[in-house]
Amino acid sequence: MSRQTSLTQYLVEQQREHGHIPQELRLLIEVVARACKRIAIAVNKGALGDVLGTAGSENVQGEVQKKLDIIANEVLIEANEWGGHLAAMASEEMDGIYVVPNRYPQGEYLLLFDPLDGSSNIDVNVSIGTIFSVLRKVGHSRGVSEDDFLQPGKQQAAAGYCVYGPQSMLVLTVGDGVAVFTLDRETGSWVLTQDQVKIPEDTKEFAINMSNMRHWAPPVKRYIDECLAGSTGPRGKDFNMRWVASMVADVHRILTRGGVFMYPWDQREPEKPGKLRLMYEANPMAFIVEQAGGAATNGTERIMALNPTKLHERVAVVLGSKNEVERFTAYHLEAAQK
Ligand code: AHM
Ligand code: MG
Repeated sequence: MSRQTSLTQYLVEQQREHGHIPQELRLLIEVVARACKRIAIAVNKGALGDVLGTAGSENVQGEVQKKLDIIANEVLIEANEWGGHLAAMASEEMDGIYVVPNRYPQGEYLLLFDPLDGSSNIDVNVSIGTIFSVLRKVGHSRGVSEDDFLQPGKQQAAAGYCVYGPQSMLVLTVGDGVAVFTLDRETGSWVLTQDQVKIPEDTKEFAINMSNMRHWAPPVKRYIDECLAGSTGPRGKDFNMRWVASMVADVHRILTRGGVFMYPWDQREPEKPGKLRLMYEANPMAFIVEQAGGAATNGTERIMALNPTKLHERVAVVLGSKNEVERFTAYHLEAAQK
């Protein structure tokens, strides 16, 4: 029987042989992975666990919260607050930051998460996920505030997501490539099933919510029009389209076989840069995609170079196969020069 590598073994190896991760970060990742396992169990129970439907409340972004949004948020907080590895947490489902209570020791890390991404898919039994980003508290100030979180994505110490689909998978980067772990439900462990994942530089597949087409900016329309023109158009090849409406599932497909994911600015809410959130959706996904050889921009700038000004900041997102992201970004830069 071939020997399997568990998440713990992978992390110990990263710590011991490659010197990538300190002990506290290893503990943090293991705790997040354990929490994701609990979320996966709740997701799988569905109606049998009374986890479907809305909770009757709204989050800070004015979105209706689903029961699973709240359950996943609580699971992640409970799992992470006592271990001594964190100073504070922030989540899509909480207005402000959650400082580790005084009764527990405080660590140097900051954890951000979207506890349940793709909420609109919960009740229809389509893949959803958890996205997380890890920062280190910089400076020696006592206490912790929202300002400590406002660091560019390039300073992330680790990032990952868990996709709850036909299989539950954990995708992780600690800055040394991207590793994929599959949950073995019989043994309860995360088993390494792919390491050093690479996204093909070219693709014939794009992901965007086409129903927003009439609201797009000209460079977005140009890029998609050219894809739709197919083999007789300027691109000289036919494109396919996929849109799951769970970023985790769309990104996972891109990681597996290439593609380009776009959630651009549009005119529905012109004052907002985009729909997705920078700190716990775009940054961790950008880190993973770049570590897999892809690219991620907001249409003009590298996502991980953006300096956040608030916790729940939104951002336009284009990520995936490098050459397509570069083309999409070039169309925006060209339009800006006119
Ligand atoms: P959520 O975090 O509230 O679930 O929202 C984020 C999701 C992404 O997963 C997905 O890419 C996008 O929203 C889908 O948006 P739309 O329904 O506008 O297509
Ligand atoms: Mg989300």
